[in-house]
Amino acid sequence: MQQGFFISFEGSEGSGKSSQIDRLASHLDSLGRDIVVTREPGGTEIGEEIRHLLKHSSSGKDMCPETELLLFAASRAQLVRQVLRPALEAGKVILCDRYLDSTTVYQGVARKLSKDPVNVINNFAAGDLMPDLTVVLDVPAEVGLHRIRHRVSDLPDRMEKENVQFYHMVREGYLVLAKSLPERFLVVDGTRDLERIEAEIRDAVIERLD
Ligand code: Z5A
Repeated sequence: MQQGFFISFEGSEGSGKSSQIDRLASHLDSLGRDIVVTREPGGTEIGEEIRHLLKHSSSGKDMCPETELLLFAASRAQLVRQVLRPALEAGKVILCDRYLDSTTVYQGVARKLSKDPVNVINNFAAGDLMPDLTVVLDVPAEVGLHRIRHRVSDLPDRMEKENVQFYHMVREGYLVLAKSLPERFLVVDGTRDLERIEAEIRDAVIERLD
């Protein structure tokens, strides 16, 4: 029986997911909640290897969209069974940086893979485990790209080399998806300052946890 609470964070590159997860995690921690912070792709040893292949390995340079879809799903299948389900059964609050909606939007909408196989593979990997709440940080593609391209720490990875049109489709994909599932999604304006966004997410999460 599921006892914990599962929150996924979605949005395009540079939308501020990691920054807001850090802030929410600190707040929930200060309230004494037992939390698990994780990410996709990754979050397990197998998943982190898959992440490397998807993002940084030179072996990934000719990857076709179908392979990409299956690798994201493989990472998710492992995360669900090794980390997410046990954490929920132990009553923890999960903060996950991306989950299956990323596949729906990036591989389905932006890479234009057919909807039906994407849904079937998503559901197979997730084993019916859906987030209780999905926070979408909504920023225009140009804002997100500007933020990540001014990050001094790293070079663009394979996925970050797409053109701006790709990220327009990603943004639109999230907005359409969120509109179709309003009870699960919270769309937050990610262009505001960090503190205002943090407060909106925190209030929504606390309301649901209570
Ligand atoms: N992907 C996929 O295609 N299919 C899937 O199923 C899954 C994933 C699961 C994962 O990349 C890639 O995999 C991603 C989708 C794809 N690819 N692309 N392209 P990742 O995990 O490495 O990166 P990301 O998820 O795209 O996140 P990110 O680029 O690291 O950004 P972020 O976490 O959303 O933002 P941030 O790190 O919090 O902030 C970025 C910068 O902006 C940073 O300097 C902040 O200080 C700054 N920032 C954040 N918020 C603000 C505000 N409010 N104002 C001003 N500046 C801000």
